[in-house]
Order: sequence, then C-alpha cells, then structure tokens
Amino acid sequence: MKRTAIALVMTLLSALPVSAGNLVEISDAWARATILTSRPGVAYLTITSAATDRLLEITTAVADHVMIHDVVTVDDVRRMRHVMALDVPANRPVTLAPGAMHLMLTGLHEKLREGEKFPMTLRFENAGEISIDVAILGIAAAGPQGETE
Ligand SMILES: [Cu+2]
Repeated sequence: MKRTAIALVMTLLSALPVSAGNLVEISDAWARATILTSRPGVAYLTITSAATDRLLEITTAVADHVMIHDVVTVDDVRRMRHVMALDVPANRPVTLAPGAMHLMLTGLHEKLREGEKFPMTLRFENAGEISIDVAILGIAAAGPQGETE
C-alpha cells in the first residue's frame, strides 16, 4: 500500500516540467509598415506555450511603449481595450491578428519600413524573457502570408 503511494508521487513529479525555459514559442511575428512616426505602430504574433503562462510586458528598441490591446464592442462601437497581462493557456495557441487583439507601439522612434525587421522582447511570468524579430510587412498587409485586406 505504502509502495503504491510512493510510486504515484514519483509519477506526478516526473510529469512536471524540468525547466521553465523554452516552453513558450513565438511565431509569425509581424508588423505593418508606418508612414509617419506620429502614428502608433501595430504588431501581431502567435504565442504557443506548453504550460499555462502570462505575458506581462513587451519592450522594443523602436518604440517607447508596447501595449496589449483587445478589441471590444460597446454599444455597437468597436473600441480598443488595454490588457494589462495576457493569459496564455497550455497547448492552445493565442493569435494576435488584425481586427482582434494586437500590440500597439506608441512613441515610435523611426518609421517602420516594409521589408525590414526590428527586435522585440516579451516577458512571461514563468518562461521569462523571449526575444524575437518582428518582420515589417506592407501597410495594408493582413498577415505573414502576404494577403492584403
Ligand atoms: Cu490598439
């Protein structure tokens, strides 16, 4: 009886992740080109995590602030809502895409030029910091597959 209990505990322990690193994968990170630096930039990406996590903060060298925005409809008016932290469920990709959740880059230091890329760092509660390159697509791009709206 006691042996069975120990075996069960061992099984539970081995099911836990050994390390918190590399559990989160960022894919399809892209931004729209901007004409003016006075207008905010917008970026999109997909987050896939092997364990439940939370995106707490995003920073980039090309802008003062990066905010997570959701789009909500209030009284038939679509508004952007600032999300303080983004919950990422285990093994269920979270996709930020045009018309829905996005990253808003305010205080751009330079224009985002089509064909170039810029670095961005995402800080997760468990996985820590992950640095990625964000590809700059056309001003009307709808996604990394190159479709336009
Ligand atoms: Cu926004």
